[in-house]
Amino acid sequence: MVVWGGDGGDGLVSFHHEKYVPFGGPDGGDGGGGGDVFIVASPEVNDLDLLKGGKKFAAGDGTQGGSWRKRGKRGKDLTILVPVGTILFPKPGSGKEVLLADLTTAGKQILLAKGGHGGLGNAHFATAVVQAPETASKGEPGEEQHIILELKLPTDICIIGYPNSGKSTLLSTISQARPQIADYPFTTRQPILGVIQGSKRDFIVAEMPGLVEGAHAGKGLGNDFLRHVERTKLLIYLLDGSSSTIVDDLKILCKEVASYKANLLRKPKIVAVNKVDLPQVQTHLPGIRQNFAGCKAPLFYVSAVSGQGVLELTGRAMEIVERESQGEEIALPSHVPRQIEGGEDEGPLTPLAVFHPLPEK
Ligand SMILES: Nc1nc2c(ncn2[C@@H]2O[C@H](COP(=O)(O)OP(=O)(O)OP(=O)(O)O)[C@@H](O)[C@H]2O)c(=O)[nH]1
Ligand SMILES: [Mg+2]
Repeated sequence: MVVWGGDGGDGLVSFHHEKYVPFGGPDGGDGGGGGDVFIVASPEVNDLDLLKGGKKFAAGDGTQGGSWRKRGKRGKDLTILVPVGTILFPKPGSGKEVLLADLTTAGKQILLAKGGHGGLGNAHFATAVVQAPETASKGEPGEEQHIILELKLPTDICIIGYPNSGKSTLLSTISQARPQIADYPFTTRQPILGVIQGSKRDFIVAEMPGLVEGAHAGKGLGNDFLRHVERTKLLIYLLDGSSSTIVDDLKILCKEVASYKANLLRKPKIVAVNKVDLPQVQTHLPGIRQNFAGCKAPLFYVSAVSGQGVLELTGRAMEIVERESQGEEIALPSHVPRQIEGGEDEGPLTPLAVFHPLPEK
């Protein structure tokens, strides 16, 4: 997206003409200032679709000064509304690298491009020597900004999992959100937000679209939506208990998350095995439990449909988010190797390191 502040209007060269006032002197007014471009985080806006594709926006230009030292009209400001959670970066190659703004709270406003100052009318240029100046200055051009907008949802909890694992069902059980639920894959195509009402505060929870093997290479819905996970405080890896490859499902999910950004594996996490109400899942439960015996993340067996285990899951999730919000480190069991806790001396992560004990040295 490119935005321009409005150009300042030019100053005017004019001389005062009035009956009975000979040599009225210079009276050219200043140009009006250009309008500014603001960007505002609005809860009314959900996506950046309208701003996609290198769109260009400019605030209004100031008008030229008038005679009688009349200042030109100021250009109209332009306010662009973006969803809460939008991040602004300068376009690569524009010479700036830093984050321009992080619009995390509703109503936060940033001045993105300033309008140019209006030029000075010739009234300013009169001196004792030059009493009839023919000079006025031009208005300044408005500021130009080339920016990239990215939306990273400010979530507390993100539910990720294979398609059909029950993410929407879980979201609808734990929050007021009513996402579409269906027994075909990729029903959910955009992150869906819900709110869990805690006793002290609300928690924003999001369902991410289904992840599949090869998502990093564009399979399924790809993995672009994982950028929303970057800010979340807790990830819930939701597994379909009726899957015959449940352990591999978790491995693949981890691999895909790591392919997006290895650091995401260090986020606090919970593994939840869903659909335990199904008889075939009940039958295989002892085997599943055994398979996950080494899992170091908190593990829950739930049914998003019947609600079994869901209260315990959300209770633990809120507790973890609450602690994360206070900046406290979550105490990991002492036998979990140091390198998975994060920190300066951490080594590279393997996708499953955070869920399974690493081989002893
Ligand atoms: N028996 C049972 N079925 C479930 C449970 N949770 C979800 N389902 C069913 O599984 C199917 C998929 O559920 P969704 O909630 O749409 O799954 P999803 O993970 O959101 O799927 P996508 O949005 O396509 O990625 C639906 O038919 C649900 O009714 C559960 O706990 N028990
Ligand atoms: Mg869904």
